[in-house]
Amino acid sequence: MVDRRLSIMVLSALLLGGAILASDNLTPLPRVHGANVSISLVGTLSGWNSSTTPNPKITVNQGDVVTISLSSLDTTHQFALDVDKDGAKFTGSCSSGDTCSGLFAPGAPASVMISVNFAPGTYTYFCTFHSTMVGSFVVNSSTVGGTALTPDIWSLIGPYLGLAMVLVAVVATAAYVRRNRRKQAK
Ligand SMILES: [Cu+2]
Repeated sequence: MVDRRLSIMVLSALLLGGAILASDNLTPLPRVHGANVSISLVGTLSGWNSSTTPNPKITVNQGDVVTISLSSLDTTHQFALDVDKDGAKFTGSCSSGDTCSGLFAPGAPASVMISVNFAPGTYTYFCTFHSTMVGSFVVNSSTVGGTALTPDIWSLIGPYLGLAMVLVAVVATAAYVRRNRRKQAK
């Protein structure tokens, strides 16, 4: 009688464990998705895109991959984004902590790809040579459908619970078999 009860327990534990393992609860939470954004900037001594102050404001979302195509109408320029917010430095070179393009000039365009994996906020983009060429680069925080994701506790512990149940079932079966053997030996 006890043996039958034990075997039913073992079997149901196995079935439950198997069901939990087999169920599709290992699906990860959806990733924050970014977009591929293409921007064109034309360098001129009066400002980006021939603008005077203020220069064009660039707005992107966190997680975006931004490709900026750079061309020049007059002289050599270099695009820089002040990622570390230590201020625009018009030294003609890319300071460490910033993301920069190569130099570009009339007939010799360039492009720079920026993975926006830094904190939301307002940054400064500029030309490393010319203090007239400076504007705002705004990073908005990304949202997924405007609602916060609630973690599913079962999807987190389910696989471990299933594995534990299978282990318990295996141990119980082994003990059961051993006891039966001992009984037969007597
Ligand atoms: Cu410039």
